[in-house]
Amino acid sequence: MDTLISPRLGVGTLPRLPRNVTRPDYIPRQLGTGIVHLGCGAFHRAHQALITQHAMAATGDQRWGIAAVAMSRPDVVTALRAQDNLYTTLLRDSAGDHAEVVGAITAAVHAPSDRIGVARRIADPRVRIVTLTVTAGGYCVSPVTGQLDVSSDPVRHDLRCASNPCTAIGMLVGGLQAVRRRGGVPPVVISCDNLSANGRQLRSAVIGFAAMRDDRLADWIARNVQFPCSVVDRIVAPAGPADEAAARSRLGGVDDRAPVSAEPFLTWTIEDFTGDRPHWELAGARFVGDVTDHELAKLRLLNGTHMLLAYLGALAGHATVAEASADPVLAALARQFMLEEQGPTLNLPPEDLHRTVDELLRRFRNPAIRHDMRRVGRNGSEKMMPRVTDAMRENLAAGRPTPAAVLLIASWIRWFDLCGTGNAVTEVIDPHAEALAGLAAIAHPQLRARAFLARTDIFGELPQLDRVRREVGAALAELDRDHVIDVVRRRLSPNGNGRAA
Ligand code: CS2
Repeated sequence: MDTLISPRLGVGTLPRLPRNVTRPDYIPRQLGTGIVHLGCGAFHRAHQALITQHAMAATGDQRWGIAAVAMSRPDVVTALRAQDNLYTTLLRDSAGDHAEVVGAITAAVHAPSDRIGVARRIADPRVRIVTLTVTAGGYCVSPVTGQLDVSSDPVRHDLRCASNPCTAIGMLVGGLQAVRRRGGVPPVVISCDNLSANGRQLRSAVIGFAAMRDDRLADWIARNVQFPCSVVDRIVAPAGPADEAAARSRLGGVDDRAPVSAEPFLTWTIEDFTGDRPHWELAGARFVGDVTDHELAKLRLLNGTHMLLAYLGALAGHATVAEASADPVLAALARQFMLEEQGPTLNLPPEDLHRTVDELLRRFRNPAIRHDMRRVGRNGSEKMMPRVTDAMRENLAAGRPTPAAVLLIASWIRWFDLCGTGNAVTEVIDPHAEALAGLAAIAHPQLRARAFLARTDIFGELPQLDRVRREVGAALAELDRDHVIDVVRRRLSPNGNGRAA
């Protein structure tokens, strides 16, 4: 009943929030809109929007409000609009919650129904930055060629229908085309997705798309638009009713229907670029000449191990990453994977590697973040290469064994069997779900392994393929037969790296 009578978060209710709730020292309508963000999910709101708010607070420069674009679902837009675009970020760990109200979003935009049009928003001369969190699939790049996938339905739609694009790539090209026509300076476009060389992939997709429309436009983009790579890091849980209840309690009974929950840890590493921008470096971001080492460390240590914990954890019946990493056997394998398989492929001194691994295992165990397996494990086919098999390939070439990566792949194959069983995973979300579920149904483990590993669009080309097939097949046979924890225990390294943290 409480929710029916609670006042709603908004400009009018800001003054009645408890003192310990941090809030912006402006309201959204006082800000200029200097940023367009594509992909207004929880991650953006708990990361770039918060850093931007802090940067504006540090300098008083209020030109950096964000037009935040939801690419398909309207719910977050509806919720934000009903509360003057304000929302709460709850930073949560075992020590408790800290609540901060964010007011950096000046417009919450639902792309499919936006009357102004996202491309026009991008072309607004006050917009100096476009950021993106649209997931790997949103880049419309073929994993085999690394180029724009012109055969995909959304790309074909956007090539036909320039005035009403549905992909981030079509929207960007439309916006940049308008800037060129006007004769203006284009915005800097920053990818914030967990992809290898994200800025370069984005640049290639945008230029590839523009070339299908007009070679001179493609050439102009190549010469004038900067696409710095960036590496983001913060574990953000999808918000649910429990977060709304937590927000209401922190906000002294004021209702927020769009809160986000995240861990306190946050980094953003951005490749240097020129042009006007918020002073993000005053708010936790860092600018570097080359992000490659940071990117590989982030993708292989954090994101790769998330996959390991998600697939093996789901087979063991765990619902969240925190539960899986509280299991000493799974935590031991996660540590071993990072120290013995992913670590040796990184340019990271041993003491930094050990420190990072300890910190990651602590972050994974954060009991206040409900990071559920379905989310972390989804779209595995898009994540496998940059997070797992690129490192595996280097290890195999160097003669290093890869037992944890083998188990990760085998447990991902088993993940398709969990679909519809009433286990923690009830729905497998993956662009290739149907085809892969068919392969996962092959009864013989060696043939199943062979059929999966033949998908070089997912795994890349692996050396010693026969050996990898045999090992994945053997792991599948054990997973078919034995309890997953026993299978993991047998693969723990004798040299002690696989001790629980
Ligand atoms: C996760 C990431 O769902 C996933 O793929 O691995 O969202 C992860 O939580 C973030 O990259 C952390 O920075």
